[in-house]
Amino acid sequence: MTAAAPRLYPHMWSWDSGLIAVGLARLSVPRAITELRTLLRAQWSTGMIPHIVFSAGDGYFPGPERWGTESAAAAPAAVRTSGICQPPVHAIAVRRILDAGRAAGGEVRDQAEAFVRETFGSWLAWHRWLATARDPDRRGLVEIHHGWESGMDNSPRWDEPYAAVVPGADLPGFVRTDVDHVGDVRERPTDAEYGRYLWIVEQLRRVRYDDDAAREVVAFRVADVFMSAILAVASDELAGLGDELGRVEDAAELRELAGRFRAGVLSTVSPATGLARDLDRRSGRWIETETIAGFAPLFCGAQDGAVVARQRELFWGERWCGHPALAHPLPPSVSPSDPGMRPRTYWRGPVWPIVSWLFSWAFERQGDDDGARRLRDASLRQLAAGDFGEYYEPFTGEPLGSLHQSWTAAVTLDWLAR
Ligand code: 2M8
Repeated sequence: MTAAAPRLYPHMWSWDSGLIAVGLARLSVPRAITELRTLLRAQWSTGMIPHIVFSAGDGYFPGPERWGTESAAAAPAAVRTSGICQPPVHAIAVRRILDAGRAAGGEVRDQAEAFVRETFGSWLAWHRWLATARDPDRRGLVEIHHGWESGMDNSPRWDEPYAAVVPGADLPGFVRTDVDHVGDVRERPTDAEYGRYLWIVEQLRRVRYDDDAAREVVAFRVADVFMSAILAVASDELAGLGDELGRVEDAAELRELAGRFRAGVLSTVSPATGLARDLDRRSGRWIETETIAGFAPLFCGAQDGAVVARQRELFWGERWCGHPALAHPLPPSVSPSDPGMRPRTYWRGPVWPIVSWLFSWAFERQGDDDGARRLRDASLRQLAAGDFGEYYEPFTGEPLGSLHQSWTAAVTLDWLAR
């Protein structure tokens, strides 16, 4: 496995490993294959791919003892994991591995083709689990049970649902390690936020991470529009692989699933702002924040030209990439025009290179080469000092959070190889 970061995250993270495999495929197809095979060894029998696969080392909190997933019937026996998931970007990497293997030819091609043949069913099970356990009403929106599942942990998207999460008096005590590995504690979530994060872990642990029971007890239930958009595009990628393997019915099922989630994404768009919204399933309220996740329809190529055209204009306009104070014309995690935007704080304002990469990948896929190139060129300028920051201050370009963050280096490799 590739650790997500040398000190802050000394284990494997699910969506990090997908993007790391995209970068590794540019260097060594066998290494990229190993990365994803390692991840799959941790897959639960339900199909869920857990958000952390623990290495033997320690130095991260909450570690495997705190998660206690050995009590879960569906958890793997041989590997220690967390008990929640993250966005399903993996099929994007599987496609890249196959393409890179074919370009290399010979034994590498054979390895890549065998990898796709042997693991297709596991990726399919992962997508099916998201489409059932996390969308039981078939609305085309993935429900998450923890902000960590979105990957955008402390985004203002989650402030309202988290306000309803009140840690019980019986929440076991905790000592954070994350704050030891960043220059300034303001770059990380607060202790109050961590109390809520850990309370949800406690709730899930008490029902042994059972999917049905979790929906009943968990204090955080939100339909995540950006994760839904990722599931839509990744299902299309997987359907394409299914075609090549002659798995006609599976490919049709995946296309149906992609269509359902694309429509789900579209159903959340605010007519007032033109941005997509998350839905708090507990309160029934739309979450009206001006974050990068609002561009979910643009990302997944939703089937409504007017919505997408309006989003494209907004994306490049002054409230986003075209904001005159930005160091580079790249999308911050929260609009620089939003008074609540916090330029140094994690998912509350900084620019995340992997998010820029996801949009450049999506633009290229949609035939918008110019949009893809603009994001790539600006990102490579942002990354040129070689720190591989986890995130960047949007107005000064300063790297923040962890340095030598693996997925940042991986997307840099991919951009350089274009
Ligand atoms: C961050 O999340 C972890 C918890 O999962 C943390 O803060 O400890 C997020 O940025 C997440 O998206 C990412 O996958 C992870 C590892 O890079 O770090």
